[in-house]
Amino acid sequence: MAYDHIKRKILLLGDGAVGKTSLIRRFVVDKFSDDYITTIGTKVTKKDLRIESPGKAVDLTFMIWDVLGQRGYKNIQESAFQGAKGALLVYDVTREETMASLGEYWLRRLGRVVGAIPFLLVGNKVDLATNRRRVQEDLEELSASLDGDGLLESAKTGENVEGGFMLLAKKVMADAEARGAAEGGPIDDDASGLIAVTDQIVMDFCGVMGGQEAAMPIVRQQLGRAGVDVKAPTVEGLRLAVEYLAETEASFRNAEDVEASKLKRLGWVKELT
Ligand code: G3D
Ligand code: MG
Repeated sequence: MAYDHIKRKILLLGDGAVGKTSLIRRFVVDKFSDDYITTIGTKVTKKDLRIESPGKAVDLTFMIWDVLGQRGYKNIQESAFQGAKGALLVYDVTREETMASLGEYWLRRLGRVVGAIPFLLVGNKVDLATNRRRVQEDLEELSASLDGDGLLESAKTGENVEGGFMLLAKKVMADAEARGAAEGGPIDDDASGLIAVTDQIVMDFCGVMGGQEAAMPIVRQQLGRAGVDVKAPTVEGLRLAVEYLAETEASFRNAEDVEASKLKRLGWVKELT
């Protein structure tokens, strides 16, 4: 069975008090609390998921960013958007203005920073809805106008909360695959991310070798052999470099450790694709 482990950053966006923090708490620790604590700045929560499809299991770690909803914190919000691969856009079904805000403010602001990324519209607090059909119709209208799927949820009862995050997870993974396919392979246009991974691989190898002095001559040789240009490394080049480094390690480490290091490094490369 093919096996992957990837890490993705997602955002919860929407006006203040729509229930973003409550949805995360429900999803991550399965609890609801009535104490209102204003999210100051940004809080990041980690959640591990496993997504299975025939012949394939993917372990996905969501880094869930709870971004403060107060409008006007443009800098905090926009810097929190960087690197996000998906978003839940949350409104409160009992406050119409929070729904309008998603298209007028949040989606536009998000698009300006990260371009088009997968998102899901979430009408939260559906437990308070007096006319569920009406609330459902409003959501459908919003979905059509913003061209995205939507779901009614309740952080209080737990309704659809997990389903919403899982649906986003699937969209995030499908998006990564579609981008890979569209470009005829893994995405290698994120030079800064690739440089960070090259840096990480080289440092890891230095650790194995007991320091830069011993390691760097080999690094230069093997990265050169793999055709890695340190100013603009590519995914393919890095994969090859990881193989070549493992080859040299095989002469002085046991096979198991060599393989473990190799898989770890390939995992870092994989995270970018
Ligand atoms: P935010 O993070 O978007 O700002 P919070 O919102 O998660 O802090 O929630 C704001 C308020 O809405 C809190 O109530 C919280 O308990 C309530 N809330 C969140 N989700 C739901 C829900 O699904 N149903 C109901 N009924 N209430 C919800 P208080 O009273 O503390 O302001
Ligand atoms: Mg909050």
